[in-house]
Amino acid sequence: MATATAAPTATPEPESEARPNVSRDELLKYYREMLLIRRFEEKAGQLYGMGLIGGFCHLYIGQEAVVVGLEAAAEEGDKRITSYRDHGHMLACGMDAKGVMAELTGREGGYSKGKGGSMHMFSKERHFYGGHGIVAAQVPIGAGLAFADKYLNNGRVTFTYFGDGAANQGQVYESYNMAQLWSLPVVFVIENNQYAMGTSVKRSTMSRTYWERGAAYGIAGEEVDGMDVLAVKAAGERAVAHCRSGAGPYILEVKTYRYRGHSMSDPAKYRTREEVQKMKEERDPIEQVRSMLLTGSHASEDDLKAIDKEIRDIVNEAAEFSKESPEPDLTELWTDIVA
Ligand SMILES: Cc1ncc(C[n+]2csc(CCOP(=O)(O)OP(=O)(O)O)c2C)c(N)n1
Ligand SMILES: [Mg+2]
Repeated sequence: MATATAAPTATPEPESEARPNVSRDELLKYYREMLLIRRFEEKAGQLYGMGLIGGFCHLYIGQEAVVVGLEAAAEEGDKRITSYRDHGHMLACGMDAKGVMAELTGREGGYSKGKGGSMHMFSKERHFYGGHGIVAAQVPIGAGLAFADKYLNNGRVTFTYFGDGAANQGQVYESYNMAQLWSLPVVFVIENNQYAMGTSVKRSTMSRTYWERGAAYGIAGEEVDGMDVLAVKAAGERAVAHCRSGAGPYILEVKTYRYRGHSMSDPAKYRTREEVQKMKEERDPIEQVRSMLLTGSHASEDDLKAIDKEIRDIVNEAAEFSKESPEPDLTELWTDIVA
């Protein structure tokens, strides 16, 4: 059985070997997908400011490489479940930008008919199981989804995403225990963006290498640079191969960073502007791919401008739809209720 200390990247490979061969098309795909998330989130921020979105809204800007890299390692039929910071996950797994934006504005055309909002959307077609507002509540549910797949012996894997703050919750460890006991095909993805609301990991835990906590249960895992989409994809492939082989769960601690506040109401007093600026300037996941495309002569500035326009059009169309779609009818108050 693989253990945390015997995990594939316990001895880091030289950079050239760790880096997968990547084609022009693949790089363009990641560029496009990350840009869609970024522009979508910027637009959601604007609509929120205009009063068109109510309630909670947590933006994913800065963390785009995490979901785009892991989706590149997934196969059709694999499942995903996450927290309230969920717009990026939905777009990355192929859910429609219009349906997501219209849910944010509380309209009939939204994924939950306008009754769920930012934190509560689902898609059976895309195997997306939400959107959960209670910190870490999605973790045992993710293990449960993997339990069903194991029972059905269908070769599917579930990506269960949660934050560094959530990683301190007791139910995460109950889930680890059962997932390893039953060899469940689940990738536990810790999106370590270094903050839980205004609390830095430095102030909240004595064991900061979150993935290593799986060792207590014999669960394999590794840490990965979450600002590098290619590194995330490569780690995702190792994780998925481990799960599909029947070896049980795998933990990926993805080191990432959120540029915006925790939610739309965040005083941002817990970190300096310089810290955020440095991350944007030196580590931005989209800029990294953009520069690979340009320096490798895979694309010209004009090619990238055309992609930018294409993405802006998709996002503007989604925003228009989210304003034009009607509010749900009052009779909807009595539908989709479990009594
Ligand atoms: C059980 C529970 N406790 C507290 C909260 C309030 N809360 C919402 S988000 C959050 C921080 C979670 O941080 P992290 O897991 O790092 O995720 P991130 O927001 O950074 O993506 C807290 C404490 C909650 N929603 N649920
Ligand atoms: Mg966090």
